Amino acid sequence: MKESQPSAIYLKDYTAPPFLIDKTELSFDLDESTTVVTSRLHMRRNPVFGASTVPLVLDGGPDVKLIGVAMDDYELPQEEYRVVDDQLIITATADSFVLTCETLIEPQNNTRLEGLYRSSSMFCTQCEAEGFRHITYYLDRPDVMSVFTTTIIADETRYPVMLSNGNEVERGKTDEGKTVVVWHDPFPKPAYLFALVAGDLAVKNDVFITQSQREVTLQIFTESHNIDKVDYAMEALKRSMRWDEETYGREYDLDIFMIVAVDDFNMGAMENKGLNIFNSSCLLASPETTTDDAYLRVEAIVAHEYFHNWSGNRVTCRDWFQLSLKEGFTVFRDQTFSADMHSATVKRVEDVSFLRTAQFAEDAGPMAHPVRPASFIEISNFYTLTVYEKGAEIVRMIHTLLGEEKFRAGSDLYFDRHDGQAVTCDDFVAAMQDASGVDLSQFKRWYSQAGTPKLSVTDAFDQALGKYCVTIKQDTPATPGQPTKLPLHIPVRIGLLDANGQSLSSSLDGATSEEHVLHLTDAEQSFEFTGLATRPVPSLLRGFSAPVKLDYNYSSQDLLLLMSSDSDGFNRWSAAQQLAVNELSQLITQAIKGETLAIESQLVHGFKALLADASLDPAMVALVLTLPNQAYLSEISTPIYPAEIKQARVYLKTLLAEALSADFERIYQQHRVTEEYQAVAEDIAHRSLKNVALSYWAEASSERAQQAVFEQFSTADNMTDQFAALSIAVHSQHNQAADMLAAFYEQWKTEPLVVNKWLMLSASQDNANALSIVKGLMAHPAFDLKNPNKVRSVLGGFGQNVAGFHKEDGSGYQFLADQIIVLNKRNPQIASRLCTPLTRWKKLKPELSAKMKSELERILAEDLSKDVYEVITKSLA
Ligand code: B3K
Ligand code: ZN
Repeated sequence: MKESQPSAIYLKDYTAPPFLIDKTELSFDLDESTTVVTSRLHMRRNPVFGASTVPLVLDGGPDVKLIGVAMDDYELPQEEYRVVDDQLIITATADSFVLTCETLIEPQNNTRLEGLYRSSSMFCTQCEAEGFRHITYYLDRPDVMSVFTTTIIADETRYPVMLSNGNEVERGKTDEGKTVVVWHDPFPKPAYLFALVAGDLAVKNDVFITQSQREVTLQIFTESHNIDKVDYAMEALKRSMRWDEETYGREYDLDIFMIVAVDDFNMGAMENKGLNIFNSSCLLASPETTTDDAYLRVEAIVAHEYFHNWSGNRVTCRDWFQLSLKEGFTVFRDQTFSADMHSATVKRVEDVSFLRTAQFAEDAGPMAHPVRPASFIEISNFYTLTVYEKGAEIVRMIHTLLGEEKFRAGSDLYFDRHDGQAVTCDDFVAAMQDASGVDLSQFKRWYSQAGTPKLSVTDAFDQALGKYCVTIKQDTPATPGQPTKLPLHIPVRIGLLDANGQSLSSSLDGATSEEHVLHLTDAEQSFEFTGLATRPVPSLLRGFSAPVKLDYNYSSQDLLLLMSSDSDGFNRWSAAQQLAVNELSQLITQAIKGETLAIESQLVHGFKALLADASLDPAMVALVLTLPNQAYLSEISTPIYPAEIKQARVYLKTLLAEALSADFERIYQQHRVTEEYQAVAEDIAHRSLKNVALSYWAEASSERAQQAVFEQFSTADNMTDQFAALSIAVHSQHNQAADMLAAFYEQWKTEPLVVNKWLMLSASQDNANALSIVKGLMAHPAFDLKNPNKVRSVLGGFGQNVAGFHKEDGSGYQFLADQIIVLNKRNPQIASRLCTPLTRWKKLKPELSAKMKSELERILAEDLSKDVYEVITKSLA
């Protein structure tokens, strides 16, 4: 452990920047050994401070070597500045001045992948949140917005493409024959949106005509062997641009929009102004190498980054505590976009399923934090599911409370009022409130209160009066640092069904309708519905109208009714999930007690009816047939018994497979798509149902099913079908699984993104040799510790591997801890992410819990990065 440990910073301590930077002129002399960065910062004291003499403090990084500093072209002698804890401090400054800094960096040795670094043969950047300080000294905070001009000097034979934000305004040569390119971005922006790329790249060009008839050049750059895989992303970009005009009235502002794909990237993509940089896994797509899911992800991420141009870039965050201002809103925007492009219900189910599995787990664990955190040690740790996904749910609830039209008036006001500013979540809510007249004062607690609220619902029916009364109690469990919670304003969308599944009209507070939105604002509140002849079955929380846990004592009959008849597609799925959860919970209890598993499954009847109804959307049927996964069942269990959860899932899946084997075979045959592959909703829907059916059919002891899996694997003309067959083979212990895995690698070893899928599937093989398989993968030539995608594939796959990761002797935990310790030094962001499975230790069954905890303690004894230190100390607290 280090002697002095990193400390937290607090939202309550926010003060405006003492200096502003009106103009930023940067020059990069790129070279394979040392890159020279010269900055000229046109600075002045921030007038909000009045007459002030505070020193100028600029942020830097440990690998930035300062060569010289000048103020208004006067070279400062050593005694007039100092560098302390990576900060450059200049005590005496004028009220306005030009500060020049010359610094040296070595991008080729930058393994953190923050700042300027090399990926394959190119230079690229990642500056959010605090990467810019690894390039040069700066006021690296989002409320300092500046107009950037960037000069790139490089050898054109090696780096024919040289890009930065804005428009290319000049091109020339140095005396030594190097090429000089100058870019100018007229829109003021914080340093986190700065980007630079230089490399030998191929380009695909296109054009978009905006609603005001301006022509925008669109360019996607990749290494030349990948340029045939960008057509889908380009079309997705144009759809996004059109959608933002039509839905939010937001038009693109520069004359050029560029996207670059890079292989080594810590996350998915980055919205740098006019120059988005993408992890190639989130941009490239071709039928042979990309699954349907990945196609949809490409579309969603292209849209997300594009939408940031308004929600994030034109209007940005005042400080990093406000991160959800741009991320929650932009996730909501990309979710709505995808819903409009495909099926809204399918999209909602997928998003909620993810939220309930992963965000709820975060909210119940040691890293739980409000959507607007009150403090952090390392901001990189707060790019979380809470900030992104729960943040999007908050915006969605505002949308529900205001309705479509007023919500749009609110977003218009927000963009107009704050264009060019760095603002807060409060400003966003104020715009929504001002434009709509809807009081959001209590609602704002959603931003500051962590934890997932639980709604306990009871009901009573008065036959004589035709009155149905629903009582809802809300309760949010304590989270670290927040022992007590206040009631939230929770919109609960509700419908009522009769015993035949018909939708019932009812009156609530004078309004008669088949659906109502209840405004739950108190700790306990009752709602009276009148005009009912018989006791209804409530369809609660339709569309998942709030990110809460719902507790209502549904009978299996109620759930079967909702599953087959509710007019709300989301709740049909949700009822099926609940029925499955109820049955799995019984089985898990039996497994924990060491009993023989046995159940009278109602789900069999529900599935039978579902499979017989040809009128349903196949994509929805596929989702309903998908049993709650290991992670979701773990989230709702206390304590977690990983092996027993797995045993219960396998038992129920096999039971359903055996009972409905003929139905699954029929569905498998019926939904085969024979036309040429297209990533369009209808075909995706058929493929998903066909492959879910195959996964069940393969669990039944059927020779024909085994044959079908092998055949699909060998003859598929697209990655969706080929990889589905391979995964089914691996997870159903197909007797040719090992040969198929080997053949798959041989077939695809020159396609890194496919190899990543192979690595992940191989690492998730759930058997007694799991750990040695994973060790083998890490020694395989296809593995590369420098590449975050490969690390995520192998260690992410292993984290889902029950037999391997949760091995009773603790060897799985020890192995992951070893990798974290290695990566902590090389790439702290990735190391910190890998800690997530270990943060769940308190919830595990006692024997495993103790073993996991001791690995956390072992990690803590190391010299840790801020990133890993924060996660480990909070987990052990
Ligand atoms: N804003 C970036 C995320 C940056 C993460 C930095 N550690 C991508 C996105 O959310 O659009
Ligand atoms: Zn984002």
